[in-house]
Amino acid sequence: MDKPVVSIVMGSDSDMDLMRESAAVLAKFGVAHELRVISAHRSPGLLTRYVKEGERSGVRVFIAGAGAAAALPGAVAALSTRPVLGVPLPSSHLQGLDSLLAIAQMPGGTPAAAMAIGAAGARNAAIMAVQILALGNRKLATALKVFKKDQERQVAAKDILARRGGNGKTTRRGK
Ligand code: RP5
Repeated sequence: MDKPVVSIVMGSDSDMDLMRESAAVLAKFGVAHELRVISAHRSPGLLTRYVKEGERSGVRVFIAGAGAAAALPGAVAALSTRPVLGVPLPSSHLQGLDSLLAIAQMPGGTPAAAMAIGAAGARNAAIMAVQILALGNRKLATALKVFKKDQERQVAAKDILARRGGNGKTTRRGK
């Protein structure tokens, strides 16, 4: 197994189901990655060691998913010079709005990107990680173009169904 170039780190094992969305996307692109549970609040020492060791062993992008006060993306960004993509998770009573605001309000000098809340954000973080890696990797750049084309084809197929009124008949505008 190749050494991970993308780290997917999350604040709690209760985040795992959503953060697996990131892993699934990276697997499709053939990008070596790892999933880790390390909390900024509950295990700051572990996080510090992990980020430093990760950088040394070749991690180029960190995806950090966290819910509630969501300090993790910011804490990773404070410890690393690598890009950090934060995924706000809807695990609290505030459904992720709290986490989105926490991640989006990093102080100047320590950036962490804020993705959409939840599964879409986890998927987008992985796509963005691939986009970052693709800047220096032609194979990944081509794979991203294919991905975009496929996405467009899928929407076009759904549009054909919609124009048929969902029952196989073409609607007036579609004639
Ligand atoms: C955050 O608090 C975690 O990222 C998680 O989304 C949330 C709740 O954690 P647990 O109490 O379920 O461990 O730090």
